[in-house]
Amino acid sequence: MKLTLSEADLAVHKERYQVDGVTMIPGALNAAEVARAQAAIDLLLQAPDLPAGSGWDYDVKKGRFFMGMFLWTFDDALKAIITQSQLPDLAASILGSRKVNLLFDQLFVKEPGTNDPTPWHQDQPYWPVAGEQVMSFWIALDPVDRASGAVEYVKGSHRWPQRYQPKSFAGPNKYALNPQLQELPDINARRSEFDIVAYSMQPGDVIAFNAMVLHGSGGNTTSDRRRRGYSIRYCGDNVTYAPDVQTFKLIRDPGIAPGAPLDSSLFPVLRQVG
Ligand SMILES: O=C(O)CCC(=O)C(=O)O
Repeated sequence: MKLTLSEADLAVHKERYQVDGVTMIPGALNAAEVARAQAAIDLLLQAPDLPAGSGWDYDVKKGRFFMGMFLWTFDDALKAIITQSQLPDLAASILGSRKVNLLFDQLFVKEPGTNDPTPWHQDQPYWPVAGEQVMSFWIALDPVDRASGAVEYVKGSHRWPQRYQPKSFAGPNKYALNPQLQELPDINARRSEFDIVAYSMQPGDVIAFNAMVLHGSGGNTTSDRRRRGYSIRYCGDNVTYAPDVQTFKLIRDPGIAPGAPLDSSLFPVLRQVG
């Protein structure tokens, strides 16, 4: 699909992605795609049962913090956005990759009054993949600002040598300890030491970010604004399957060997040039 960005804008985003590990692309999804995603997600939020491991509510005191994963495997509207919007082509361009695999999609809904943060973390230590060409698009499906839980990023942290130990976002921790990984410093206690960015966004605006950049979000402190964020993770040529003790359990076995390229029905190839 032809990208809607000008060559000049694309060059700016690629440069920011390289240097900062994060860049916000306004209007990367069009109004029809946004409406389709909003409708699909609202149906999922009302579904009494989702396939095992694909969605759950965190135990929060107020509001609702819902997380969904691999939703595309049973939701055709979301699958169409993942495969047919400009996002896979944008990923190929940002990653400088001839091939793009889908890794998975992930939904983060914080309904009004959900004060629970998403703790600071790097994504890649949670995921069973190795390689540098691993990225996400975080799609705003509501107007988002810091008060409603905009995601914050530590610019440039994707270039830090440290890899941090995954922990559950809320409730009891379910991640095994990997002694090769480090304990995350208290970013909030030392905020002035870091270059932290967050974006005010409109529905259809998209944040492109590297899977190694530190990020997290506050709660949705508003009483009347929803905060539906939908992330799609894409990988490029050099990414291989690399399950480890601390990586999360997939909804099913992808049927590929550790060290192999991702190409499989769980991580489909969406674009391939040449
Ligand atoms: O939406 C959030 O609060 C967190 C998003 C996130 O961590 C991600 O997309 O990787």
